Amino acid sequence: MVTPFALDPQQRAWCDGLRTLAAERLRTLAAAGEPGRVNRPLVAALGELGLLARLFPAEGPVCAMDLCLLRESLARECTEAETALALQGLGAYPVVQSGSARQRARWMPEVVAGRAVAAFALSEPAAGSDAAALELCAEPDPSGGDGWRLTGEKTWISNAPEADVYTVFARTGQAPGSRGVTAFLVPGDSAGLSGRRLDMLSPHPIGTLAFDGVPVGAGDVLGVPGGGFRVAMRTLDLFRPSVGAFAVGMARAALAAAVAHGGERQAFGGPLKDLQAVSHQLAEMATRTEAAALLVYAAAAAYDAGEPGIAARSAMAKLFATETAQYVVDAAVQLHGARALRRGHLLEHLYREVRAPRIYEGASEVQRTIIAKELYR
Ligand code: COS
Repeated sequence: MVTPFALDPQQRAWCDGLRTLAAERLRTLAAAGEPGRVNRPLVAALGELGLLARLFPAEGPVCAMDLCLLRESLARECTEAETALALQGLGAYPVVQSGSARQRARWMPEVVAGRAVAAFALSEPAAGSDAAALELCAEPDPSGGDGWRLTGEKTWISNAPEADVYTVFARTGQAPGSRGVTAFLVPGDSAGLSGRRLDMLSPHPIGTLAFDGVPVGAGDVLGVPGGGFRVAMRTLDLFRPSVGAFAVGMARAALAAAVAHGGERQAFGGPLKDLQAVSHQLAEMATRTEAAALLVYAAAAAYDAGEPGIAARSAMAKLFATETAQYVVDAAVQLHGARALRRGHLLEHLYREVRAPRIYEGASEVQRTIIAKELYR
């Protein structure tokens, strides 16, 4: 019997299969990658194994639940594979959501095959949480025609500067704030586009982009001029629960490690788990992880059903799951003691990985703002 609060047997079997794939096929590719660089063989494998095709089905809409289960399952075994998949999704989803038939035909087969790497370029040095303050300037092309030239900077852009295609949010016209933002599709080899890598706590491919009069035409606009902020927000509505799913996957991996260690490690005349301080901590970790998973699944199911209030539900799922994962990973480290802090330990890796999701795609404080706004709507 399937309750509304559980995955069905087919979903569970799919998740098990994904974990096996991640452990047996993707981990080796991830380990062979260069830290801080786009791992193209890994992205290609995500294409060859059909995972990107599952994310972006040829027919029908993107399924938020599939996206979440993919991310949670991959994260359990291989965070690098999880992140490579997620970044392809975030970078290319605006094309699926708002792109023209020509734009989709140009980019989606390559993205789905894992041959073209995509990226989502919203943040700027002076516009992070306040995304509507972005300043990247799209000026009408001085040589005439219906195009623009992009001038300015983006930063904290995952897959930059190596991506093959960027969804870029820039300011067109005089309209203030969110009203003046337009989304563009910009090939990575465009004239005037450059960038550099950034070295982060966890070595993800991430960097800055500098636009020096990059030419874009009317055919490169995603959606309509002035409609870019909505493109960005609607993309984040889909991806925020899935950041929560990534967090749940990491929390589950940390919990499993802590349960195993608690059962094996001997101290004070017995296994650690016989100490109530330990068993109660494990119980708390398990309970909060379960709650986070349910909130993520509920947000994804609501998204797929087209229910109202999606922005707030997405925000709740991301907020609760990422904060929970931080707590669970930290508690797992504490239960392991110093061994968890050794370079190369699973928990050392997760401890570094778990921090960024509380910041990117809207910091926890931004999620609370979105939720609170909804309360007064
Ligand atoms: N779906 C569709 N439209 C939305 C929307 C959503 N989820 N959220 C906002 N909008 C629309 C609003 O309806 C409004 O449209 P009108 O001007 O036509 O009324 C417009 O967008 C502006 O909305 P709002 O006034 O809420 O914008 P704010 O400037 O107050 O910003 C937050 C809202 C803080 C939510 C936004 O800046 C944000 O998400 N910041 C974090 C950015 C982020 O996640 N960056 C990470 C980049 S990816 S790593």
